[in-house]
Amino acid sequence: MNLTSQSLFSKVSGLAMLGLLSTSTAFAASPGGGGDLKSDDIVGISFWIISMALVAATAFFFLETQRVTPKWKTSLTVSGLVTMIAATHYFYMRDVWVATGNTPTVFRYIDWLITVPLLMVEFYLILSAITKVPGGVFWRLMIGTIVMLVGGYLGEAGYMNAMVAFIIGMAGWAFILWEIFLGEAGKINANSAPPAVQSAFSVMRWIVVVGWAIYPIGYFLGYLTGASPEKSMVMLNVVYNFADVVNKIAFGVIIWIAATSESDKALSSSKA
Ligand SMILES: *C/C=C(C)/C=C/C=C(C)/C=C/C1=C(C)CCCC1(C)C
Repeated sequence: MNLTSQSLFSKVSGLAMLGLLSTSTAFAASPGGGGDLKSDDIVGISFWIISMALVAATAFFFLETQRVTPKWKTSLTVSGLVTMIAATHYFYMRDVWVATGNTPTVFRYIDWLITVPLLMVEFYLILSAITKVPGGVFWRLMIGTIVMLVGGYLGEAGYMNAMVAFIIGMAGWAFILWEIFLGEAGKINANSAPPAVQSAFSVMRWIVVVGWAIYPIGYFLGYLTGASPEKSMVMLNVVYNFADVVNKIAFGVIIWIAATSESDKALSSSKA
């Protein structure tokens, strides 16, 4: 890699880190920021722990971009952006929950609306690192994502019957699964990817099945069981928070594993 792009890259990631640090400092300094966290507030505590895990993951992904070959840098950068955007939303969501006990639906969905498309971009990037991918793959993944999230939001915010909205959201998710298992994205991976990419792609696929399934379970427990509103909101938020750890941090770690193992291979073969 040439020197200018290397130093430009460190500058960009340095700036991003600075942005994150100043955001967290601003929050720590704001009066009442964080509210009064009670020792029995499981949901509030989970918001705090996950906020910090997301900050740490962001630093890790950005710093590790320095260690991998150029074509993998973008993937790690996107992983870091996902955890950085989520960390910032978690600071707000945590405050809403701790201060008012309400579910921070709007912040949650703004976060998803930005981070889920970025995660979809990861699929596209991972495949593009090794082969030419038609743009249609990208757009189909986006359309599925938007249908899924708009459906969920209309239900959670009370603009639509919770069950009807749930079905619309499930249809969007089913469309994404179809694309990555049976559609063009799945075929490209099966035909042309090296083993490390194929295994990363297949783990990522299973994350979109198993990891993402946690969200509709959370929605179901939150809105469709008929339990008391207090109990339902605790279940909803605990389950969504747990899901974010799997789908944002663990997902990034999987990409990191593929990126570092492929880069180490490329470096040792160029030395030989
Ligand atoms: C980082 C955030 C992520 C990966 C969020 C993912 C969200 C989902 C997969 C949500 C799915 C939903 C359904 C499949 C049905 C109804 C409602 C939703 C929006 C919770």
